[in-house]
Amino acid sequence: MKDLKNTGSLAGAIEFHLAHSVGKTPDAASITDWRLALSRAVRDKLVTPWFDATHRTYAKDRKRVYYLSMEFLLGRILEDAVNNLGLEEEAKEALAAYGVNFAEVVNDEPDAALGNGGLGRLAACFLDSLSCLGIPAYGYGIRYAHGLFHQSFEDGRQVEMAEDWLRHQHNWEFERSECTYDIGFGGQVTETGSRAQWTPSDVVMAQAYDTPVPGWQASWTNTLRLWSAKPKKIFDLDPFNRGDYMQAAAPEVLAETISRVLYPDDSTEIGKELRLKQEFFFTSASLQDLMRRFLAHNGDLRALPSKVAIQMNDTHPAIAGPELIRQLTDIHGLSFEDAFDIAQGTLNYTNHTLLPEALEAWDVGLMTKVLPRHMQLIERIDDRLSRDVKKSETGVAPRIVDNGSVNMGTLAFTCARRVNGVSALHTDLMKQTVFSDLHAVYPDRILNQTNGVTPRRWVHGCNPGLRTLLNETIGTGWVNDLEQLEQLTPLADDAAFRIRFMAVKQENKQRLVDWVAETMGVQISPDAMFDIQIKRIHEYKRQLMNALETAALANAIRRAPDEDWTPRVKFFGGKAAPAYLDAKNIIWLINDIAKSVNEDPVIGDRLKVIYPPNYNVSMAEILIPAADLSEQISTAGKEASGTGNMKFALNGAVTIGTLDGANVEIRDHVGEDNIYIFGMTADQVQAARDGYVTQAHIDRSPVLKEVIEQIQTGFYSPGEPNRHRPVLEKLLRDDYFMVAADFDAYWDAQRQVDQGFADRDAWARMAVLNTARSGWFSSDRTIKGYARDVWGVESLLGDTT
Ligand code: 26Q
Repeated sequence: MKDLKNTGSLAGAIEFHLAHSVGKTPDAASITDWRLALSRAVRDKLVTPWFDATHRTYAKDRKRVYYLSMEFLLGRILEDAVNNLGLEEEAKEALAAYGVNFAEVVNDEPDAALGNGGLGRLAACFLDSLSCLGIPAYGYGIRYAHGLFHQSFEDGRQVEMAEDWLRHQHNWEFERSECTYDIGFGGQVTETGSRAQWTPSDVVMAQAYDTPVPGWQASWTNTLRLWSAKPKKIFDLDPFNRGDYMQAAAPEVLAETISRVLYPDDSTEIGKELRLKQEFFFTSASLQDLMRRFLAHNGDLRALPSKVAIQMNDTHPAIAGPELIRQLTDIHGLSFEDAFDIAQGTLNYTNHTLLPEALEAWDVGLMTKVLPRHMQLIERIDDRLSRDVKKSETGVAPRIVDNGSVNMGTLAFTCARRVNGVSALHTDLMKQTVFSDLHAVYPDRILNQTNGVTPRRWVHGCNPGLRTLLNETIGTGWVNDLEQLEQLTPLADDAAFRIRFMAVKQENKQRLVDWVAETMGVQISPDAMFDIQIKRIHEYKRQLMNALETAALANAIRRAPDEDWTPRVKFFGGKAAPAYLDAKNIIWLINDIAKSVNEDPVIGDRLKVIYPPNYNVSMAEILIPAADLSEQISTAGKEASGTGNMKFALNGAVTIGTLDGANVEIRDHVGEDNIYIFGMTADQVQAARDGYVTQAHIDRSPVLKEVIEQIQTGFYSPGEPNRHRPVLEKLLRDDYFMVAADFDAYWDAQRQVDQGFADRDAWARMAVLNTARSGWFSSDRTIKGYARDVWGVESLLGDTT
């Protein structure tokens, strides 16, 4: 193949693109102009490896992976690509020649925030690992015009604003105006012969936008294909000719609404029609696209499972079951039974939550209205499930259609070859609770794939100091073989190494101190312990318990300021779903506690509380490398896995946490002496449910009691004692997530942490061992597991035949 590699200097390419793509001269160029020019120059270098990967996949006719996800929380793309291509020094020099600062240029890029949190960020880490491992794969999702909302605080309360990442072109994607598919909604189903024919009442177009996803050193590059909704016809000509221009433009407005905005709820928002349309929109487009690709080289649809593995990231694309069956029957003429078997051999489903309120269910009436043909097929899939239940003689019969709604978890499970949980504990709980009936019918279907995170972004990219130390100490192989970090284990006992390791931590803390001063105008000490809880605000994640402990610690300090306190800075970061009022109230309380604590001269530098607004991927990249203590304190059994927990451990933070999600496996890896575990286990939480009395736990804990009384009497909301009543009332009424029951154990663990941190040498040892033993939490390991146990695919790297 012709070599399209832009082998000239990067400097030349930047200048070229500044002139020809951006249309500026160097003296007139803004930081954004330089960023756009650099992005183009870097993107050029991806094109050849990208074409190579595609050609090799075609030539070998290899099985491909299709990862269907409503969310891809990519964050910034440019710096990551520069790092992957090894162009960092060259880019720095090229820009410096014009007096332009590289860091400023890459930090000018807005985050691609096409996701809410863990699930979306996991999808982004998986794309990275799929490319690094040379596995032919496509990510499929939605090109939202507006990603996750921007958060600010007004008088301590969350205020949301629309996010607008596409205001400046971002220069990473390739628009494919020729690649479109029709997506229908509503209408009628008729029978012609034995075939059903669906005639939708509304049709919109899905148009593809492709972003290349380079692996390490671009030895392999996959594609993220995002769908944007476009109108089939721009104008309705009848109203246009009547002069009713607004009405004439209605189809355009309607269509573009579909990919307008990401739903900001990270647990199911009940029954919104537009959400269902979004789900079907991107799922149908993706399946049409992969079927076209398959049929270009294969005549026999029965071969689909041998060439295609589809992963459904949670139930959001679960309509893929009925939709694939619809395409196979109504379009390609297969029988329902054959179509079901083919679909089931192709589809797989990952579950990310057991919280009942987060399990998707659609009203049968709504499903029938929006997707009438799919509703018919769902009934047939349900019949098929019933037959399997009878055959298996397990008694209890799970139903897909139940009580007037379509249970998407049951649908996804029934249509999938493999169903996986995201940590060992979560997978066990899936088998025991939500999916126990289905597990009895299909005992071989559920398996575990513990989550992981990409070391390229979450160590190499965000922690340059640690990167250098690792390269000097164990070589550079760890970047795509993270378990090599194990070689650091003996160095935990090497005083000189510990000093170097903690010097890196100190630099990262200083970087955070400067950032806090600059962005929030607050001075904090880099010598304090940096204690960080960053994640979506959710009752089950128990930011409230952390806030209450903060207030209790402030009380203790005020009472005896001259005691030997371990100075702490507590960081909070995270957004609440706009409609989740209880979570928004928790934010308000945290900000009120922060204000009171930070202004108290008696407390001084012994305790500070920092809650920077608008937590996102880029902020995580500053916070995580600077952490001493990682807060992973969810009610046991509720956090499916967590992935922030892994990022912290890899960057040498020590965890304080419950035995929940992947924390269990982190403990197993780092060793119980190098983690602070407290509180009830998942079993104990279950057992404590019956007869739980919040007040009894509060009465037992004078420390907690004092804080609750302070909040009740307006200590943190002077002049407005009722401000935080809703939070307290809910706590006192049911405390579903057992904050009160775990509070004392948490408090005691925190005091152990104080002592632990005071012994700096012993702490450094723990920190080193956390990094050394967390290599298993690379998403490369996770993806190898999926490739082997779920998809049956192999790497094409190094396969040059
Ligand atoms: C569903 C329907 C309607 C609107 C929104 C949603 C929706 C959107 C996002 C439901 C759930 C989510 C996101 C869930 C999520 O992020 N779960 C997290 O997934 C991580 C990756 O597996 C785990 O580590 C976390 O434990 C889990 O909470």
